[in-house]
Amino acid sequence: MTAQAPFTGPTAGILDAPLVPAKVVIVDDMLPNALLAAAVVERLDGVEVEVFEDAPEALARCRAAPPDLVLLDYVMPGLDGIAFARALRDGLDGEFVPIIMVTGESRSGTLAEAMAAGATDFLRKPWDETELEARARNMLSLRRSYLELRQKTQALHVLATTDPLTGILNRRAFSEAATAEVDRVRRYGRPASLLMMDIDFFKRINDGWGHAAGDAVLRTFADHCRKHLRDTDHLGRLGGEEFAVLLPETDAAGALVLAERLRADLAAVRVTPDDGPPIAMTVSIGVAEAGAAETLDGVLRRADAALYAAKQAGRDRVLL
Ligand code: GH3
Ligand code: MG
Ligand code: MG
Ligand code: MG
Repeated sequence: MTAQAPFTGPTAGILDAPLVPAKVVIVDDMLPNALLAAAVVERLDGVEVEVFEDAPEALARCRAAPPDLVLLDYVMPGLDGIAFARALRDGLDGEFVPIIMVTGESRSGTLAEAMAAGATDFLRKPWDETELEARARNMLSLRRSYLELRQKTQALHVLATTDPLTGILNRRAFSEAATAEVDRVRRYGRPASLLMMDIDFFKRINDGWGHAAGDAVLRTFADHCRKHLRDTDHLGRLGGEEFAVLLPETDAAGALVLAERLRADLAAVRVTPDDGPPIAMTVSIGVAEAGAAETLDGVLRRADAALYAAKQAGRDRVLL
């Protein structure tokens, strides 16, 4: 029996994503100004600087891949600092990217205007190296805190919606996704169907080969289903050895074809523990198409009744 892999899966990529080097974009229509600032910012640990004298080009770069800090000239031909800050903020969909507005402009109200446009900090020309370095360091640390918090939030979301054994949706997340699809049926008259699946005599697998082998069978079952489904289908583990699939844009006839293919192909799958003979499994599947005015509960009930009938009729079969 291969040891069960530790559940690092879905959150690993999120929490391991590197936060260094920090990318700093410096925009100034006078290239020597930008290069002077770059020399200072580059002294900070783990920082990579990109310099732009063309503001629209810099904006496109920042929107395509948000940097960790923008040092932004206030007076530029074509696209000035205020318009740049506003356009960047609007294009980031809520992502926090600090902007230090750099300007020789001493008019009162300039600072307030820059801040309102989305600047996070402000530096007056001619700037002092120590002050630029300190402000850049502060803003990068703010951005880092933001990224760390965002990673943790994403990881928590994955943990809250994923079944730890199989990596598919847990019961709550499945219900949420399936509810949204059933709502679409009601609102737009599009079809959707539900499969309710339960592994046959699963207790015998546990009793005969042990709980770890049972777990391996559950994982294989989920992998098998995932392979047969589209990215837009929702696959969830409702509990124990009971699974469900919500199929958007699929009527009962289509759902029956898919369920039958799943059932037949699964019967040919073998789970091979290291220290025992291959384990086979079968599954019973109940199918229901969502009615025009039905709630998720209603569809689940009908699919469940069909599943029960499939069990009664001898298992290893699909019923509508
Ligand atoms: P039927 O064909 O009527 O569905 O019979 P069955 O044996 O599959 O159904 P039953 O509901 O009696 O047994 C389900 C078993 O699944 C009992 C429970 O111990 C086991 N089980 C539930 N969750 C897990 C799990 O996470 N891992 C393992 N290995 N077993 C589990
Ligand atoms: Mg300028
Ligand atoms: Mg069962
Ligand atoms: Mg069961």
